[in-house]
This record gives sequence, structure tokens and C-alpha cells, in this order.
Amino acid sequence: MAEKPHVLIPAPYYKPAMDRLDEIATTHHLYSASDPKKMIADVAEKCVAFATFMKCEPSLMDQVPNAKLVANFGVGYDSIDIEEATARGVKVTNTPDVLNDCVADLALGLLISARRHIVHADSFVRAGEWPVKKVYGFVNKVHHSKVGIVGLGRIGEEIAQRCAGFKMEISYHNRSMKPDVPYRYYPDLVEMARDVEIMVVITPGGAATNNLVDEKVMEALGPKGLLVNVARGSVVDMDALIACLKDGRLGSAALDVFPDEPNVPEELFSMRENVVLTPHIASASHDTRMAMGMLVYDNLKAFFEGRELLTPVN
Ligand code: NAP
Ligand code: 8YV
Repeated sequence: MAEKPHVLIPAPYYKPAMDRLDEIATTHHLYSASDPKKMIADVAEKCVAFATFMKCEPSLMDQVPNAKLVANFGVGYDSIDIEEATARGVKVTNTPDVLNDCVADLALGLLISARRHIVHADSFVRAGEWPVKKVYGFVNKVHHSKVGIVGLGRIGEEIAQRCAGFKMEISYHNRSMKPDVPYRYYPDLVEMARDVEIMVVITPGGAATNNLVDEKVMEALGPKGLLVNVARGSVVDMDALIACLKDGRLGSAALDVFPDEPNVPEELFSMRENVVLTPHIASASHDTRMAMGMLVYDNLKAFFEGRELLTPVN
């Protein structure tokens, strides 16, 4: 029987899906190697591809010169240097679409938690405060509110559909207007922020969106405004966010992503009433992570068989 192609896994992804890869490849798990340098020395020449979660530096590509595909576990590929990969003749694939629903679900979960204070109200009950204070207090509604989506792409459209279910008035900001969507388009992000009560950010990360949501945008969203970020930490200016939340220029925030994960600025920890935090879990259901992993698998299989890649990004 012919030897299976060798694949290097620099950073782990959903284990049941990584295990499936052993059906079609001989896998080398760099992240768990007791001596990573030795593993690279042993397998570098043999490996024809990488399967990875957001990690594959140009220096690693140089050390594994015959690997001509990076199959990334994730739709976002901002942490992979596409120009450097292309310059080396390395193709990159990602995992679009299979996670749209799951990410949109969490965006709405965060939105509702923040507006209705679900997390904070839960602490109120657990701390025994209900019998003492009698009433929790009053919050802002979700239904019929005005929401602005920053990045009306594959996931953004799913978020919009869910918002429509809550009878919200929906607007969006992209670099270009989309044909055939029933939502109001704002070419100017500050203008949209001024007109909405809730902003949901779901653009790609990377240089083009770095600090796209800056102090001006937050001030325009205002003291009653809610900012939800499920995109990348780099898209929102974290220093400005903390400052605006502290002095009330922005009302509240719900964040799944941070600029320096897994580190989260401690200032946010004490903001219990108006800030909801999750550890980058928007796509983290079993079904979705399996589907993402199988797209990694399918791209690798197509590559091994000389077929067209399913979801290439370069
Ligand atoms: P997509 O289909 O490519 O949509 C991206 C949208 O952002 C497009 O509508 C695009 O419109 C807009 N956009 C891009 N650059 C922009 C800019 N500079 N200014 C304003 N708008 C811009 O991508 P997707 O599949 O929906 O995924 C979006 C991102 O979500 C991913 O790249 C990833 O970073 C993030 N994500 C996070 C999680 C999580 O776990 N939290 C999970 C999945 C994805 P224009 O091109 O017209 O500007
Ligand atoms: C995952 C993501 O967190 O797809 C993306 O861009 O951010 C998420 O789905 C990640 O890729 C895998 O853990």
C-alpha cells in the first residue's frame, strides 16, 4: 500500500476532526512534540502540507520546503501571512460558511445578554441579593432596537436575519454597498454609529480593519449604545473601548475576541453590569468545529488527489 502523505500540524484544532485526518495522512503534531526542533528535522522534507489553527509562520514554511498547502482551521486567516505564502508558492485554504450559523447565534446571545443583563442578573440571584433588594432594576430592550452590522458578509447576513426575527431596524457598513439586501447602507461608520443603538462587528481582522471601531465610533454610539465584537480583537481599539466604558461615553460592550488572546485587560473584569466577556467561542459547538475540521480534511484530500481546492484564499 502506498504511504500516506505527511502533514505537519503546528497548532491543534478540534481533536475528533484531527483524528479523522489520520485516515488520509500521516500526521505530525508539532505542538505536542517533546523536541519540536527534532520533529522538524525528522519530517520536514516529507511533509507536503500543514493543517493548522491560525498558525504557520513564514519561518516554519521555510523549514518545511515541500509543504505547499496551509489548510487553516478557521474562516479568518489574518494570522497567516498570505503574501509570504503566495511568494513561496504555498496555497492557503480556510473554513467559510460552515460556521456562519454558530457565530451568528453567539453574536445574538451576547447582544441579548448585554442588553437584558442576563449574566449580571444571574450573579444577583446567586449572591442572594434578590430577597434583599427585591427588584433587580430595569434595562434596555432588544426587540425593535436599531442595530448596525459592521461587515455584512457571510456571517453578518446571518446576524441580520436573526436581528430581523427580533423585529430590529437593521443597517450595515461595508466598504461597498451590497445589491439585493433590504438593509440601509452607511458608507460612513461614524454616521451609522450615531443612528443605531447596537453595533455588531463581524469584519475580517488584519491591517485593513485595524482599530476600525475607534474612539469616534464609540462616542457616536454613545452612553446608551452597545458594542458587540465577534470579529477580531484588532478591529476595536481596546484602549479607547476601556476609556469610553469607564467614563460612560459608551454604554456597554459584549466581546468574544480580544487583541492579545487569551489575555483580557483586567479593567474589563470589574465592569460587571455593562460588559459581557466570552473566550473566543463563537464557532465552538461540536457540530460546527467538526464541520470546520472536515473542510480542512476535504481541502487536504483534494490537494493530495490533485483536484481543485474547495475553499482557497490565494
Ligand atoms: P466575509 O464573508 O468575507 O465578510 C466580511 C465582511 O466585512 C464583508 O461584508 C466586507 O465587505 C466587510 N469588510 C471587509 N473589510 C472591511 C473594511 N475594511 N471596512 C468595512 N467592512 C469591511 O467574512 P465572514 O465569513 O463573514 O467572516 C468575517 C470574520 O469574522 C472572519 O474573517 C473572522 O475574523 C471573524 N470570525 C470570528 C469568529 C469567532 O469565533 N469570534 C468566528 C468566525 C469568524 P466589503 O468587502 O464590501 O468591505
Ligand atoms: C475559531 C474563528 O475560533 O473561524 C474563525 O475565524 O475565529 C473561529 O472560528 C478558530 O478559527 C478556531 O479555533
